[in-house]
Amino acid sequence: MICLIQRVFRGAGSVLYKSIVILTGAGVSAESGMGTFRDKDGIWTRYDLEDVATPEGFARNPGLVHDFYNARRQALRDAEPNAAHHALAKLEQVVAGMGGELLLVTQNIDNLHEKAGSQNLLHMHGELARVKCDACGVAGAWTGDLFSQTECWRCGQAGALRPDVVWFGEMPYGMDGIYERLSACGLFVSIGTSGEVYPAAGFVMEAGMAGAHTIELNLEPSANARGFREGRYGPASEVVARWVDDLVAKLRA
Ligand code: BJW
Repeated sequence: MICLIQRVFRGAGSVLYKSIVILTGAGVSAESGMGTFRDKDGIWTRYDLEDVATPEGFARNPGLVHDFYNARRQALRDAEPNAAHHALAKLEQVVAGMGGELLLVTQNIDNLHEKAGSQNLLHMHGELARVKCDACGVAGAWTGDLFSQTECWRCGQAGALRPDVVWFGEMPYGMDGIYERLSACGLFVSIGTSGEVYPAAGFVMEAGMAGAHTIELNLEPSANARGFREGRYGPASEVVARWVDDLVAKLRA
């Protein structure tokens, strides 16, 4: 019954998912040179996440945290979206043109999905090109370097600006809206994420319980691969592009 509400059947065997939720992680940007966290040459092999991705680490050594994010902001300036980002932007357009809705939820703080043209996009772990002030709460765009003594443009407080990213122990952005969309989606797809960080790792269970078809696209099976009904494995630039072509053909059939 739930599936009938979530899907609109069009002709024999063809099905249009009215509502699609796609979750992306570092793997989708790996081929754009942004690096992943938990792979054998990942970011957490060079940095201790307790030092650079927790509020406590920032309080202990803000200079180290600023250096970490300044370097990644610098890397982002030269990065370009790859075939996977482009394919997802194309899919959003196709689905919208058929009266459906696609929400792209990314754990990535890079801007490669928007650079590729995705519009209905939610950065649940924040954005590298934004900062916020711990003193007055203002948040805004920031593309240059940030230092321990940088003054807030609104309240003037030195040392209160921090990257507008979600660290361990902090609440990710947009959770109410995400859960609402997961509970109503007909298709949930997880791309390039290890399935080790919650709440994102729990999305497949939410969507599955709501009756959605669930697919994992990843270099290799993730920590929660068994929670998906279907898996396709290989580099995102190939697997995602091929999967989007297959789905678009099915939608248009
Ligand atoms: C390719 C590829 C290619 C490679 N093609 N694929 C105990 C149990 C359960 C939970 C907890 C617990 N103790 C604490 C928690 C909660 C905690 C958590 O999950 N901890 C775990 C480590 C156990 N989570 C939190 O604290 C979160 N907040 C929270 O829970 O709030 C309370 C809450 C309650 C109720 C509801 C909602 C909330 C906050 C998490 C913040 C994560 N922050 C970071 C850093 C900040 C952003 C940044 O600097 O970039 O976000 S950590 C880092 O991990 C980053 C990422 O977004 C995140 C996920 O990583 P991702 O994207 O999956 O990357 P990898 O490297 O892990 O995986 C890459 C994958 O790609 C691999 O599978 C590769 O194979 C693949 N790949 N190349 C395709 N070419």
